[in-house]
Amino acid sequence: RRTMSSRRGFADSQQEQEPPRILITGGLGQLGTGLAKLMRARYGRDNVILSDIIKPEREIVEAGPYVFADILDFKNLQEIVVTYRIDWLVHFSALLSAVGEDNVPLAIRVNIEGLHNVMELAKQYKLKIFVPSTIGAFGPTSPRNPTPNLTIQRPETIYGVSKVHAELLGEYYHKKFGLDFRCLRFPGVISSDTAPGGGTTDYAVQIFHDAVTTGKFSCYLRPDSRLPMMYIDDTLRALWEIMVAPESQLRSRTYNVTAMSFSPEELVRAVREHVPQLEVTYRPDSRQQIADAWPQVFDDSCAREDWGWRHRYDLPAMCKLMINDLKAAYG
Ligand code: AKB
Repeated sequence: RRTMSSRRGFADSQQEQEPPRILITGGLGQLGTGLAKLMRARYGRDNVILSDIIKPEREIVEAGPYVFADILDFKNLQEIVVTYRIDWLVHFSALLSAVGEDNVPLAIRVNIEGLHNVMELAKQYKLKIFVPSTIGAFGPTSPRNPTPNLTIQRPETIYGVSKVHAELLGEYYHKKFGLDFRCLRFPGVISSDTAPGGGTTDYAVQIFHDAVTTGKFSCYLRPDSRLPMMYIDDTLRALWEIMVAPESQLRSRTYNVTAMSFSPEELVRAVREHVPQLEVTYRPDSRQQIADAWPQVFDDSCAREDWGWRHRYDLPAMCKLMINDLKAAYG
């Protein structure tokens, strides 16, 4: 099919090209199963290989191919890429900001050594590679409101340090070896069906579970800690859009993306529109210090200008979806 379509010209070949075969690492985290669903709908069930080191639930293996992949084992990764003829790699494996501080050596292995493996793999097999970055790639000396695409990045968590390293290494491999590296800096991601693990923005997911179950929520951030956030559907669509954006539209390989910014007290107000009796207490812990050094408002104008990024969900829309989904899930 590739030969036929290449003879017929660009427009035809775009339509008739074989779908990409995609490997997702760290696939059982907050973003993997949702991304697999979105990519399978577009490119076919068997063209998206979800992977992790965790034993999956039955539904995961019923939904499509699932394999064991340890990002610290280069040979294991090579075998998967060759066996499944992978074209795109989406590299989600990482320890997030709060858990990274609790286990720095492990964060260095997973976030930095693991990244080295997937970058080399992508170079060796000419894969298009996506690596998520984060608002955590900024630090106390970065402008916080707004935080531009290109500015000072001196993060003070191992998570942030590893993500700046990922951005720079990806851009270096792109320039030096022509690697098709693409990276989005995500804000806190809010989802109902998958739980985040060990981040600083997790409170903005937990509040919804507590609102529909116990009606009591204890917040580990101060009421005024404003952070950028995004609903999962926007996050996954942004990822897909940057993967298919024509190279000619990309002035950069790393883009800020966001949808909204709010503080815990503003989120509480929005959740009380649906659950008026919600009781809230504030007990700031070590995550407060992390949040204090992060962007409050993210400037994603470069993504909007270059490849047409637009968010669809604002705070009220996101709250409505989260409450409805969780009410249905908890019954
Ligand atoms: C975290 O809080 O660590 C993550 C992130 C913003 O990257 N959710």
